[in-house]
Amino acid sequence: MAYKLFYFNITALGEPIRFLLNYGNIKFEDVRIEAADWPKFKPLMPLGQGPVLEVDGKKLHQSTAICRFLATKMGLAGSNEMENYEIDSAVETVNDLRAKIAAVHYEPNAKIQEEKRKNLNSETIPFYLKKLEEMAKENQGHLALKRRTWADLYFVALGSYMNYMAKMDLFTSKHPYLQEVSINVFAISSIKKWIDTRPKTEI
Ligand code: GSH
Repeated sequence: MAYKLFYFNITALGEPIRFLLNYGNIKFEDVRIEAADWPKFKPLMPLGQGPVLEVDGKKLHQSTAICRFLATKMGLAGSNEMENYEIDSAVETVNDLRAKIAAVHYEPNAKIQEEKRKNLNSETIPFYLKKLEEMAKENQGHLALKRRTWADLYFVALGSYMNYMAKMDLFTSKHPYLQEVSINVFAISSIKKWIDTRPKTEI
């Protein structure tokens, strides 16, 4: 099968897909679109957004759905409905945290952003990290099923983007089990190789 990923020259929502493709040793064309070229690409995308993964000419969109599709292929999904629910609920918790951080980062009014950031730092991030830490403890260094699933790769792949937007490191020794999730993912040889060789970008 031929795989072609269309996204911007950043990690963000494209990176969980890149992690999974590398994890599965799937060769793919990593098309990184510059902002100036985006108007040409936008009308070609199903929802006018990226990331889009083209698989044998079929354009898949919605990053989480693409990740679930890839994870199923490579044994990183659950083996029944309840297991898949556990993974999805961990992924959606990560997505909620990301969305709340993004709402502050992309706030255009500097004064409002400053106010929102106070609440983000004092309430929102600690709340989500505490919940995720509990999940990682319960699952012995994973986010679900006490084993490696795509939820772990999803969380860690989005980590640098979330850190960038939150202006802090979310993976510190204050949350040792979450740190273990990240250590476990970075220890996977195909992921390590990808991180060492991927294009260096600010985000
Ligand atoms: N729910 C979508 C997903 O997870 O794939 C969100 C996609 C999205 O927000 N994409 C942004 C985008 O394409 C970049 S992260 N922005 C450019 C545009 O909308 O023109």
